Amino acid sequence: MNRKSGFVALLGRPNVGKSTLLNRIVRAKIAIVTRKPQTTRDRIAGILTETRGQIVFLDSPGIHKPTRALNSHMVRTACRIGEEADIVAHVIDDRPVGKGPEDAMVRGILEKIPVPRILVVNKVDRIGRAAADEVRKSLSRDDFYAASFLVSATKGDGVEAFVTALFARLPEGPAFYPEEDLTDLPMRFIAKEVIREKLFEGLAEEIPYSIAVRIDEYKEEPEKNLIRIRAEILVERDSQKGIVIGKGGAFLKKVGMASRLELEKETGSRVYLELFVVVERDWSRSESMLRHLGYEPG
Ligand SMILES: Nc1nc2c(ncn2[C@@H]2O[C@H](COP(=O)(O)OP(=O)(O)OP(=O)(O)O)[C@@H](O)[C@H]2O)c(=O)[nH]1
Ligand SMILES: [Mg+2]
Repeated sequence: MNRKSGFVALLGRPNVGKSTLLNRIVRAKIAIVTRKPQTTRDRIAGILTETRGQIVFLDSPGIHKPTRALNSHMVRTACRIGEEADIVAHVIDDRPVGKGPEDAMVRGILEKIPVPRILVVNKVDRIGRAAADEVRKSLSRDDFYAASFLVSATKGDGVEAFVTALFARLPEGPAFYPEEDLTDLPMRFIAKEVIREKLFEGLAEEIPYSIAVRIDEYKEEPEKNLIRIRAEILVERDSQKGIVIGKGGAFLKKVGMASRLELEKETGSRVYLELFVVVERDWSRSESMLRHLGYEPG
């Protein structure tokens, strides 16, 4: 059997479980996952290499109505990822898919992408198989989707059937990446994301959306089995700085500890992590600050 290869984009509204699905498929934590919508801000590639071939899964920011420059960047990124793909998987969850503004946007974007679309109804563990199948059927009446699947990204149900269908549809071709690679992202990027995840999970209301993380130093000292990381946490207002630091520095310490433990596990190395909180007024509305933070405008 000749090997297949190709790119599969995971697109959809925020919080439907795209990143969880990516991690499940490649059996590693590549993308950060939180309970909050709009967690993913970049193109995150997860690479699956098997005897059947290689699929590069592209996780994307959830598609939503942009309010700030950061959000416009996120939506443009998602659109670009769709254009890069050989197959687009539209991921939905238990929230009704109707004529809401986000659904209309997703539909508009999917309509423009000239590759097969596959519907993935995620979170079947929560919805129940019968209800999820109703949703699947109601959205599969016309031939907008080439196929549809019910999955649980957290439990793994249905994921293998979905991957098998993708291999069946992809063309024969060489692998794009070495077979041991799980992502094309550098560890420096992953470090930034891990810190952002711990901040997102611990902060309430709108503060996560005012947070960015910048890695100022990432230095490997292999002879000491040590990685030194110095990172700045950007917030938009003084009041947010106090909250991120916490009483007596407690919250920042907690974030630092959780991030360090995870990064040590990921790298197999000791990690020395220093975190600083900096106020950068309205960074999420500034194109130049976005560029500076690596959120390249599309
Ligand atoms: N019950 C259940 N929860 C899930 C499943 N998949 C994802 N979740 C949860 O849904 C929430 C959002 O998951 P993410 O993977 O971050 O969603 P996303 O689509 O990447 O979100 P954005 O990056 O914000 O667009 C998290 O709390 C996940 O644990 C699933 O199959 N079942
Ligand atoms: Mg995500």
